[in-house]
Amino acid sequence: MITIVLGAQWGDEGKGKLTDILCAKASLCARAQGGNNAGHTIVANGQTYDFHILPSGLVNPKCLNLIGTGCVVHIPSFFKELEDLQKKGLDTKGRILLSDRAHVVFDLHLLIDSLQEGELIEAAEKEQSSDRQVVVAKKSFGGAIGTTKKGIGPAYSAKHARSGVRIHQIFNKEELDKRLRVLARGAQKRYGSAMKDYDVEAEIARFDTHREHLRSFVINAVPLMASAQKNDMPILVEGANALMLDINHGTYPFVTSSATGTGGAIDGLALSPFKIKDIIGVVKAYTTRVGGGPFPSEALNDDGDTLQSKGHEYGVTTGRRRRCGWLDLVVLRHSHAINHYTTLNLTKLDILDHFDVIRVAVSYTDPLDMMNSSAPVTYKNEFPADLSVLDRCEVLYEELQGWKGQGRVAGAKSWDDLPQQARAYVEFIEQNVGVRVGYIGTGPSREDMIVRS
Ligand code: 2SA
Ligand code: GDP
Ligand code: MG
Repeated sequence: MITIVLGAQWGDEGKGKLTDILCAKASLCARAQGGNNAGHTIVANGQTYDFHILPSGLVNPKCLNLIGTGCVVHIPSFFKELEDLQKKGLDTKGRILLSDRAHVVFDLHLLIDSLQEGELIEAAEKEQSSDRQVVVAKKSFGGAIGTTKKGIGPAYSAKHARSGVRIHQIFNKEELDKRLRVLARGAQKRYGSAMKDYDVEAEIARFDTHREHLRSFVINAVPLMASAQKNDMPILVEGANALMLDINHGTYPFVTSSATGTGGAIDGLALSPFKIKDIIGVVKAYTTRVGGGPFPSEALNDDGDTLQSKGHEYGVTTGRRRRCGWLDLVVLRHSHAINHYTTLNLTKLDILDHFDVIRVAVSYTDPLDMMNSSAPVTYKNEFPADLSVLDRCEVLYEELQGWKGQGRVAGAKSWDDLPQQARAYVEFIEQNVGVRVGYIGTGPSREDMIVRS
């Protein structure tokens, strides 16, 4: 049977930690989408492991790991990550499989990612427009998306334009070389002198060194997944990024380039919807976001700074400071309406040990009705698609009593161990989202998780 672990907010909720815990009972851990933009940290066996493209099931010695068809893979980074994990003592031999239909991220794509971000900043600087969308974009990251610059967008763009290269094509040197040269020529036409430092022949030569080393990892994932499901193998799907970064349902265009929800998991791994037992939404007890784009409950004050410092909120892949704010129920309801969670994992509840008062965003009010009616529109059970609407919305908060000075979540081992106000916070979330909180994170380690029966 299949369990899917998904980010319910803007990422970094703690998917890696839950994946690792659940992999104790899984035979296969699979990534369905994304690339090495993801950063999943696991603290176990006295070690801290950072995962990017490799699935977090690797920490568990009995678990097989698959990088599925919906993923995009930068081969040099794949090998580097493998080497780093092996140095930390992980025995990865024979436990990593890579779908032959996944797409290749080239160094060329990394360069294009940087150039595109640069162009967005340049355009925003020149733009004098009073268009709200432009103003919103300018406010965050100077108009750029704030990508991880790992080439994710350009690789998925090439895939959808049908000019991308799939993993199986690496083993046909003539075809790989030809297709990469075509991509490089296209980029040269588009970006001109900005491409001067890119050497397509050098990238081709790098594939010549990787080719044979890569061969043993590559499989046709279709029969593998079909037989695993036919035989009811316990499968754990590790989501990457998160629903609000989803290409369809997130805060477009400030999103990643893959489908990060339940739909992306099913498609990227050829899952049978009928075999899915659990869809677990991982929800941080507050909210963070890296990169640009709207963040209605962002706390640009001391509270935000406390969340950032106590929560050690830095990007695992880029080291960027994560933007911080309060939990947002409008986001969670939107996220649940798309992903259909069966259970939630509330993480980092211990970080709220430091607050007297906890704020929660419960609705947004748009003073200017789109239909020009006189009454202001309230968004409670739906998240607006139009970012300019979102920008002029006022966020309404509810204040809940904290438990500072009256007990701690850090170190609590059971539901009954939790301070009463912390239990009330969990129940408040359950009532407002309509999903049970089955797991509560109380610290970074594998052991710091309360599992409710
Ligand atoms: P991209 O690189 O094209 O996928 O960037 C597009 C947007 O998606 C965001 N994004 C992420 N947000 C949170 N965490 C991510 N992984 C790393 C982490 C991030 C890091 O675990 O900390 O180290 O900075 C991740 N990956 C992509 C990105 O910020 C853009 O907003
Ligand atoms: P992911 O991308 O969703 O896997 O999350 P990240 O690994 O990028 O970020 C989550 C961070 O919080 C990691 O450093 C985890 O070790 C840490 N973490 C996860 N759960 C908890 C928790 O319940 N409490 C605390 N204090 N840290 C946690
Ligand atoms: Mg992360």
